[in-house]
Amino acid sequence: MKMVFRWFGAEADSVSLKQIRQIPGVAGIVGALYDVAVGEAWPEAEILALKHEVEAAGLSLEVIESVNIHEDIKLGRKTRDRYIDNYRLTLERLARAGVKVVCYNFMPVLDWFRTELAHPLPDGSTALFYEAAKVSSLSPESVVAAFERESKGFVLPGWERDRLAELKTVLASYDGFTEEKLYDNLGYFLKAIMPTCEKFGIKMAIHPDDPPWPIFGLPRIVRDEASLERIVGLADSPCNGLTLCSGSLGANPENDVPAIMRRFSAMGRVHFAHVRNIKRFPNGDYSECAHLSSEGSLDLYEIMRALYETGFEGYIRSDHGRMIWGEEARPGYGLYDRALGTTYLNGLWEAIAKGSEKVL
Ligand code: DNO
Repeated sequence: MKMVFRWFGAEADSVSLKQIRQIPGVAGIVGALYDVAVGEAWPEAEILALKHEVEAAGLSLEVIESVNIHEDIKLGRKTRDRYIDNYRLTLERLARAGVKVVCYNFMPVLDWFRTELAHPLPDGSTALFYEAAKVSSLSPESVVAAFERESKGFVLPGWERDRLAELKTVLASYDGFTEEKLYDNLGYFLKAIMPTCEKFGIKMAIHPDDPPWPIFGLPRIVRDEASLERIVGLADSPCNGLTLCSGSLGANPENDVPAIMRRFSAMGRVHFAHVRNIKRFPNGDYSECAHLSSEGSLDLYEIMRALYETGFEGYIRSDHGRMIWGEEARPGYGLYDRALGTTYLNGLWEAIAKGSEKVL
């Protein structure tokens, strides 16, 4: 496994490359260009500038999160081919710059979703929170407004202003849209880009829907073992892979996260793992929390063991965690708790590796 850390760029992140370089065991960052409109090809010069900036700090840029998918591709509109051509060009340019894995999602309109960005926890820290009963009283518009208010001036990943500007129109275009159509359109997209991925050696890794169930009547199709199975089958190529996010999948208590990791990692389809914990409550609420197994509902040891025992060689990063020690950062993306999480994951990996040598 290769440990990486998400970074939003010198201008937009409260965390610096220098700080990331000092987290033990972190070899590279997970980056993106944030100023290119969804659907447009990423300019080569900007990709290379980011690469050089990252490499000058002693880190690598081998994972992109995300190259977002234009809604016309998700909707299967005629115009999708133009956007798919641009996507292919972006992939080719990224591959030439040394990028190995591209994370993306196929959630209609909205990306990840919570009802609160800074929910107080008993230890005095704050974390992202999902209050099940509150969801029915919200609209996509009210969530966008609340996220703007609560994000302390940071643009949240997946909630970039340009893609939400036309919210009403975009939402209306999904009226009557079905899961089956979304699967078809994902299949069309994957089949169209696989030859480029194979030619240039770049792997696609779809992120689960977060939370892994439909919201605001919008279909969400990346949510459990069966749907992941269907997605890897949409294009039969090792380049058609997954970002397995333990916290997203784990929000549904029916998802056996270690078993899902084990199954798809053994198939060689997990190219990227987001490993974090969440604490579920009986009423359907869940809170984000520290990474330790004892702090939440997921067994991080079993998740790491599933990856280790299936020979996982992909990229892995800690994720979200709490906002601690007075840090002011993008919600879910502070330095401190993600760094603690990284160290914990590295510790689990070392213990599992050394433990299995002894068994052998
Ligand atoms: C949130 C992230 C998501 C993720 C995208 C992948 O913190 O996990 O925004 O990056 O869904 O495309």
